[in-house]
Amino acid sequence: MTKSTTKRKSKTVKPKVDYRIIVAIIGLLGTVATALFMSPTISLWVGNQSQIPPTPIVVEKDYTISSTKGWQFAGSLQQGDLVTIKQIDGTWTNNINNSAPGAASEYISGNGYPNRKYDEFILGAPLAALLGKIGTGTPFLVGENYQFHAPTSGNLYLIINDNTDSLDDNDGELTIHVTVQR
Ligand SMILES: [Ca+2]
Repeated sequence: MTKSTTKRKSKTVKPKVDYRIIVAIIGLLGTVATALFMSPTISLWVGNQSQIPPTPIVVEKDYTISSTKGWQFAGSLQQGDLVTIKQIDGTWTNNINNSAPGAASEYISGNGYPNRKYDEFILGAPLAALLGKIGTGTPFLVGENYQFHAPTSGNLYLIINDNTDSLDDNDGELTIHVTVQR
């Protein structure tokens, strides 16, 4: 009996058990410390994720742009919006009185007359092409189809590339489909 008791005592190996407990405590403390350190990072990450909509907001609308009017409203933009302007119908002319073959009286799309330029808004832009601008910003060529990221917030305006004092002799209108993704 005495012998087995002694043997059992020597078998307990106290230092080994203590070492395991210490390792376990260190491990637990490490986990807790990591969790405490990470929690602000995680909450920050989750917070950032919640600010991003799961799907982009898409606004689509058709606008009738007349050849006899000046700059015409075609939607409100926010800086960074992905904007697609697409002609879906219509033709127009910048001079209904000029009937010579191939002349400017020929009804044409928003791409304008490829061999005729008119520089009032954009140097070298085709006559009767569809142009755009945001607010009072610099005009840009749209044509039949144009996609861009809005550099600034503001209202989008469209116009035929023609002398604004010579809109009376124009005719026709374009149906323009504007898609805004934000
Ligand atoms: Ca005209």
